[in-house]
Amino acid sequence: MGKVALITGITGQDGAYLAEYLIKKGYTVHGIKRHSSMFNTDRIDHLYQDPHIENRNLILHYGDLTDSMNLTHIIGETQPDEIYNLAAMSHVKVSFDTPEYTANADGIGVLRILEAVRLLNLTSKTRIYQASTSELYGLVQEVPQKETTPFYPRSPYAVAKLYGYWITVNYREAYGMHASNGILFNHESPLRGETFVTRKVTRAVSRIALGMQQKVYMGNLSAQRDWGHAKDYIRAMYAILQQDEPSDYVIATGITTTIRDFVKMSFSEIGLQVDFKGEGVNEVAVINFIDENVFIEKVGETYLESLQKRIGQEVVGVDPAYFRPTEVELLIGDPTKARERLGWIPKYSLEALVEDMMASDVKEMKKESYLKEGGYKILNYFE
Ligand code: NAP
Ligand code: G4F
Repeated sequence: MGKVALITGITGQDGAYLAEYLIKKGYTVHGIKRHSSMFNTDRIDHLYQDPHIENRNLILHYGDLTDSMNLTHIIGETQPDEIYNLAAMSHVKVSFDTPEYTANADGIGVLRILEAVRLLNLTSKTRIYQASTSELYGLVQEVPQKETTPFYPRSPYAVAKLYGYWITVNYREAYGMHASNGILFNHESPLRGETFVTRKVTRAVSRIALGMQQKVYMGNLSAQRDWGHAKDYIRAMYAILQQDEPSDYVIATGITTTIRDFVKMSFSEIGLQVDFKGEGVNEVAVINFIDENVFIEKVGETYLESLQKRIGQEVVGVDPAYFRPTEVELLIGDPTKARERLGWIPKYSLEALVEDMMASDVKEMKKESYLKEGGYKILNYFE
């Protein structure tokens, strides 16, 4: 019999990659998804199996981290060997708009899972992974940040995650549970939500290249993040739960980059050189040069002529609406413990991550543009 895993947040970026990874390892994966008025399983549709198939290895349950009876019922029914608690209201800026909900889901939600495992007498069977975050370091007290660096959260999201972190440690110490925190630094991928900065940029750059959008407005371009690829980071989650002893681990690359440089890298990936000028809310980026061979290879000759007309024009601006009331200016992690104890080493560089995301978004945006054009033609036809 293979192992049984329960993933909360299975419809999210990490949940989708982790589900695929565990299924490949022979696990039966149960996932909790929220009810929505529309389908919300795009990221895992390729793994979906009809409920009438026997011995399915992916089974979805409706649920919510704010509903303890629901969570207790699902955990009791599935009797998981491993729980990966990935569900969260995970957007830092949005947490300033919905602080109470964020505290409930991201903070108390963790307690609901730990307590369900305890009340169901599963403490010696079920191992728990809690999705903690580098946002805990916030106003950083040490550079780089490691497991012993003091926390200084800077958003309702980070404060809620602080509770999640410590309640996990507390249940481990109080009840001897195999409960661990992965303190993961930012990790991205083609599956990243469209409102997080990397995906916002790779989508916008693709649309600008295809002539679908003129300009993108950004927030704080000087913030620095330690970005890795989600595919590498879910390997770390799994490795943490395979250790004999539970513990807490920083998962990071050890390299930090500004948002501004991420924007430049994304344009450069498809042969466009952009230069930034001005300061603060007046900062802009303009296209200065097109490497035509790279552009033709990565985007296509069809789009070159219209883009050539845009040389010297602004493609990036700043809108203070994207600033946060309190910002995390710098994150850079020290993954020594993960490397030494888990043998975890990331395979993707930042350049490889940008390449992956840009290739995926250029393809996706071409499809969107084609569909729009097709839709227009069909409309004309019926007129
Ligand atoms: P994500 O793409 O935003 O996915 C979050 C998942 O949680 C989605 O499946 C979402 O469902 C679900 N969810 C949200 N609120 C819920 C609730 N009340 N009850 C049940 N499910 C709920 O996030 P991610 O990037 O995969 O991150 C996974 C986890 O790691 C999160 O806890 C995040 O805070 C944490 N983390 C992420 C990073 C990172 O850089 N990605 C770094 C450190 C920590 P819907 O699909 O219905 O919205
Ligand atoms: O991509 P972000 O929204 O991610 P943030 O705030 O670092 O949070 C992500 O990583 C955390 C791990 O450290 C996770 F716990 C959390 O769940 C989430 O996955 O913003 C990154 C930086 C910020 O400094 C932000 O101010 O980019 C800056 N930024 C500049 N312009 C922008 C924008 N962020 C967004 N989302 N949109 C902008 O236009």
